[in-house]
Amino acid sequence: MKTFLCTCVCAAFLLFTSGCVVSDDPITPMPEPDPEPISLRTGLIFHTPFSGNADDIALNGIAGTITGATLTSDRHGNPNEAYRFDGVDDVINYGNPADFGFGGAATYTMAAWVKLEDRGDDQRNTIISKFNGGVAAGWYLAVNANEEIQAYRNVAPWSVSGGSSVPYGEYVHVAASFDGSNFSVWLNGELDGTTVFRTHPNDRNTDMLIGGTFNRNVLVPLLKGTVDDIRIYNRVLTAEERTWLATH
Ligand SMILES: [Ca+2]
Repeated sequence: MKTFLCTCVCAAFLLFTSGCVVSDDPITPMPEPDPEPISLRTGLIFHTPFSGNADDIALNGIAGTITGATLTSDRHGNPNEAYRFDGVDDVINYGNPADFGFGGAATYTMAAWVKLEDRGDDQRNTIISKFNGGVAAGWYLAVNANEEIQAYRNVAPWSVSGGSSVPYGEYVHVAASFDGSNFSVWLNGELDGTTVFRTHPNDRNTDMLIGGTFNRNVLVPLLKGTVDDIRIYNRVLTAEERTWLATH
């Protein structure tokens, strides 16, 4: 009986201590979230996260008028979180809000995620524009026929291009900024080209389009591929802000 009692006591002690050991295991910490820096809301005047619709969620809240563009998966694989343009007749029109003329030496930044498809021709893919060729050509952000990022302003020397080739079939982050004298483009957060510019005429008339431009008042859809998270700021971003956008 003594032996039995001793065994029971020892077993209970072992159970207790092993229980203590288990309960002392450190709880695996959850990964730290990496939220968008609050500063990226400053000066954000246009933003289309394309979460099931084409609405701008920045200060103007513009509902885009969709022609043909279809919802598809974003760079994280989430369905219905980006828009695909067929390169034939797809475009989204945001009308002519007053904030986007960018006349004089106004500073601005345009940024977007894009996944281009090879259309088999030598045409520019226009991501976002306020441009009516021959009438009131304001600005655009595009990938040109040489597959370089190209940002246009309606004043000589007309555009700045990146030195890198933008690949087809994969999401890349493209951005352009005018800082009042230098017009620069970035690919995946890395500076890809910069050119000195004079001031910019204010385009107060042309509709802002994703996926195309106008040419002498005729709509020219010029984008084959998928775009997401288009942002326009009325300022130049910091290097940290550009890196955050290009890595999330
Ligand atoms: Ca999205």
